[in-house]
Amino acid sequence: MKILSIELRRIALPLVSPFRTSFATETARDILLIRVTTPEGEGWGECVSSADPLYSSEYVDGSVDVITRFLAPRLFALDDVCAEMVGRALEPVKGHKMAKAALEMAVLDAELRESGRSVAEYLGASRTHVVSGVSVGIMDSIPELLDAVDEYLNQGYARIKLKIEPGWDLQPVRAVRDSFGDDLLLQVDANAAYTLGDAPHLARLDPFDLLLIEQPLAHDDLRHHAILAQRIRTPICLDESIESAKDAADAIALGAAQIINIKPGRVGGYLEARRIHDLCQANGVPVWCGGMLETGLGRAANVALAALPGFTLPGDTSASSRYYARDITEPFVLVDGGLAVPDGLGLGREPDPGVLDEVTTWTATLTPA
Ligand code: OSB
Ligand code: MG
Repeated sequence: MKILSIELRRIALPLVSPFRTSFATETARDILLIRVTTPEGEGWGECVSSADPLYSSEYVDGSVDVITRFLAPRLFALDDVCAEMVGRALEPVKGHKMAKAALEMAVLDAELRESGRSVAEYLGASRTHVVSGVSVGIMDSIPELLDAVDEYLNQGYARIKLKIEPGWDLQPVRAVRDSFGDDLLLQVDANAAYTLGDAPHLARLDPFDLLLIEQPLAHDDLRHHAILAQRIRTPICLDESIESAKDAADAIALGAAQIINIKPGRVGGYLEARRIHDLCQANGVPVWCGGMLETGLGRAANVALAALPGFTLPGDTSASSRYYARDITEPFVLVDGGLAVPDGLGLGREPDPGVLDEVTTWTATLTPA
């Protein structure tokens, strides 16, 4: 497959409600989409970098720049491209996993459409439906939080994840446990807001029987996560710390992670995501599929990934309506507490051209030199 062009398109999508984490409050998303064209057709990718480099060092302007100047030329230089080759071709460029993942995703979509396969089949999905949780942001008050959780549970979500930070941790967890009972699948995500000195405080979450605590400490601090794991009973799950299968292997070997959140964008793509799944499965480490507030495009591939056998915990694979009033693809709808795995060609979803036009803020088309 030869790549004829790489189209970059930025879209602006308002979120249905502000999403507050320990590092930012997001009210709208600025999303970079990729469209590759080949002699046989096209493929779509979604870049999960955010407008500001607060979750990780990547940000949308940076993704546009690195793709334009360094990554696209490396793909154009290949005569014959398939998704398996993208990672190696882009390897000399350090970092920028989200930008690389978006390109690999677009190539994969094009390749699968051409060969008549779905991404679920390609990745090795073993289910046609995945169980979904929902990530609930930090709120201004406990009553507001309880209302939000109640509404999500009424919709059928199978698991609740509460965003926490110092000052918003024990109280919200206690309130949700008290209101919704011991059977509720409940977990928390700190987005690196604590230090090892907070271990005694975090141990006070132990009695609430959380499924896990996600990324309590800094992204580059596996050693302290391993020590923290000895001081609290809640299993530690890593998100920001894991950017590759090697990182996952290190974290498991060090005892820094009992569970891993796999986000394809963060680890450089769906192929590396599958390698992390395989590694964790071989080591008996449960994994689940994280999210980055994706549109229907990224969601389609995430749901396919979440259908692999080692994804034994509910993912942040929520319905389109949890994020956007109008998605850019056919929306994902919550059914039986989860989402149906797309079985169409490629990603099994494509942008609606009319919607896409309305939300587009900028485009550029890259072609071989
Ligand atoms: O830490 O998992 C996270 C969203 C943006 C950036 C980081 C995170 C999140 C979420 C939401 O928790 C997951 C989702 O529903 O897409
Ligand atoms: Mg997280």
